[in-house]
Order: sequence, then C-alpha cells, then structure tokens
Amino acid sequence: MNIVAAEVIVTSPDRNFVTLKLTTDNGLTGWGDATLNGRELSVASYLTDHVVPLLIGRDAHRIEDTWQFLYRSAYWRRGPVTMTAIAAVDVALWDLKAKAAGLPLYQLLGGASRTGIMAYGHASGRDQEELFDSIRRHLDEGFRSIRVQTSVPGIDAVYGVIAPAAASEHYEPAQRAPLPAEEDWDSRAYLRHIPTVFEAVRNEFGPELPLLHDVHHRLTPIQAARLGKSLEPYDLFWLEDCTPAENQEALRLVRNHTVTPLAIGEVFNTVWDYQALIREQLIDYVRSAVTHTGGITAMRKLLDYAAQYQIKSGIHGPTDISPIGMAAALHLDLAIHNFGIQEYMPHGPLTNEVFRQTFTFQDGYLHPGDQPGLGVELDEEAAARFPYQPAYLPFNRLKDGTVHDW
Ligand code: CS2
Ligand code: MG
Repeated sequence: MNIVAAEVIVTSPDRNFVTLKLTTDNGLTGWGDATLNGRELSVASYLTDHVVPLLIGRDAHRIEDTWQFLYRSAYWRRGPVTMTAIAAVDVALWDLKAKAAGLPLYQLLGGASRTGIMAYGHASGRDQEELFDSIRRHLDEGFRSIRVQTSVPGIDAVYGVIAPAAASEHYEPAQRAPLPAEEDWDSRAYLRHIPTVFEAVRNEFGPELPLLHDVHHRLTPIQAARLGKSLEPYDLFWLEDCTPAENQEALRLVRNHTVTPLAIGEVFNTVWDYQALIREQLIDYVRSAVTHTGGITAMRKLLDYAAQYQIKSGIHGPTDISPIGMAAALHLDLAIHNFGIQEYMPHGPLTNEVFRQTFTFQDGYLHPGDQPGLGVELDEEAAARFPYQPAYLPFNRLKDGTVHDW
C-alpha cells in the first residue's frame, strides 16, 4: 500500500481547519488533522513544502518508521508546528491501515477497554445566573461532567467566558479575531472570587457532579498552590494548567501544598515536556492533544508511560481540534487502560457539513463508531466553499499594561 498523493486542505467552516489527505495505490484515502489554532498556515506550509515530497512512494503501512523518519531527519526536533505536522501524517496513516484492515481504528490499538468515553462539557457564565443556566443546559444535553468558567468582578474579559449569543458564532471559549483581542487579568481578584463560585455551584448542584476548572496558565506557583488548597472543599475532578506549563518544577511546589488533582499539557508536544511531571507524579491527568503531540503513535507511548504512575488521560478536545483529530482521540480513549476523561465541545453546523462523522454522544458518553478507519470523511466540495480566514487567539495585559500569560 504505497502513497501516491498527499494534499493539504485548508477550510474555514465556523473556524479554520487544516487537513492532510493521503491517497494510496489501492485506492484508499487517509485523513489527518493538522490544525494549530492561530498559526494554521505554518503547519500547512511545513506539510506542503517539506513533508509531502517525502511521502510520495512510501509504504503507508510503515507507521513507526515514517514517524521516526520525519522526527529524526528534520534534525530540528519538537515544537508545535513540527509535532502537529507529524501528527497529521501519523493519524492519516492509522486511518489508512484501519481502512485496509476493514476495522475501526480502536481495534488495531488493542480493542475496546470500555463501552463509552466519559466526556466533559464547557459551562460558563458572566454571572451566577448565566453560569447555572449553562450548567443546566449541559446537563440537559447529557453531559455528566462539567467544566466551570466564570467572569470575575474587576476583570473585563476572562478566558472561557463568552456571552451566550457570541458562543454560538465562535464555537470556542476564546474570542478569535482578525488581530489578537486584548483581554485583562488580575490574579488577586481571580483568587478571591473562584472559591465562592465553586461553593455556589456545589450548593446548587450537589456533591456528586464532577466539576473541572481551567486556569489557563495564569498563576505563579504559590498562587496556584493557594487556589488548589482553597478549592479542596469543592472536590474538583481537576484543576487545569494552573501555572505556565513550560516550567515543570513549578508543579512540585503546587503539589506540595494541595490534594486538588492537577491536569496539564495542552500546549505540550512531546513526552519530554512531561518527563519530570510523570516520573515525580506531579500531575494526575495528561492534557495533550493527539494532533499536537505527534499523533496516535506518540500519544500511545506517552500515555503508557503515564500509566506506570497511575496518571490518566484527559485528551484535549476543544473545537480547534477538527472532527478528524477528535476521532483519533476517541479511538485511543476507547482502547487505552488509563483513560480518565475526554474534553468535548461540539462543533458548529458548518463544520459538520464539511467533516462527515460517525461518532456518537449519548448520556454523557462518546463512542467513535464502527466504520473502518477513523470514521470521518472530509467532503472536499463543501470544504472549498469556506476559504481560510485570518484569526488570532486573544492575549492578556495586567492593569498597568504588562503583557501576561493568556
Ligand atoms: C482550552 C482551549 O480546551 C481547553 O482547555 O484551554 O480552549 C484552548 O484555549 C484552545 O485550544 C487554544 O487554541
Ligand atoms: Mg485548557
């Protein structure tokens, strides 16, 4: 099964997606998600200009060999652009192998370890009433685990909180814009407010509902330690990205002060970013995206390493992961033993027109379906109707104008 064509498709239904299409000499098509939010065209160029020429004529069955070849022959290792490009190739090759075998991909990864994949949804509100409504709406839609994000008095625009009207246009918790939108930040105001929100949510919705929260990299280690400690009475499923993720040592300090479970890693792209975190058991959940961490081949190894330390998966799944990347995550979630939870933000209607999907969401559980391969096919005619639109993520400034982590 040799690759005869490789093509990069950029499309923007609801938002930008970059997709790799591989075609083989036995007439199969494999799909890989190469989307890197806000830097989409850099991965498209990496693939088109530097990877596509290397793929033509290669045996599509040699997934491990292709991964090692792309990683090592570039000489310049790691980084989000490189690892997203490698992931796109890797996922497309797994799609092809499973299609050639006539099996859903999870069967090739060892078969199902569970019947469904517990997913968490994103509830948010600018005030308590809006937040409670959003939580109720998610419960009605079937979610059994909820991420809670809210506005903070004294801060104008906070990550993860979007007016209900805007949310239906954006399909993500960030304000995407033609130029980076400026948001503001005040750690002291945030640290005072968040515990009161979780107290109110627990009082209203009871002790059982698993609740999650994303700090989005904003605190210093000692502030994060204080937050983790102050949230202990509300029994969080996890506290995500409490400090900027690149300093692994920071988590040692946080860990020494709190038993609130910690999740980290959506901006990581290799196992090396987790080396100390896993070995020293400083986190509880691995948050990488399959699509930004070298694909299924690399994620499987990373999660197997984490499993030795009872650390579980919490694979990244906002709407900037395309339905192809989401399907890759679901097949892996179903197969691995140390599954924790899956993030799930439903895509918009235009996205679902372009990406024909077979995965299901019922009673809080996702399932990738049983079509051969990933179970997602891109409709190229539909994709062509939605040209690329420049879009940036927002950024933060403190009250005095200093740029802060977003
Ligand atoms: C996030 C993302 O899903 C999450 O937990 O933190 O929404 C993140 O902001 C985006 O993926 C950025 O592209
Ligand atoms: Mg996050």
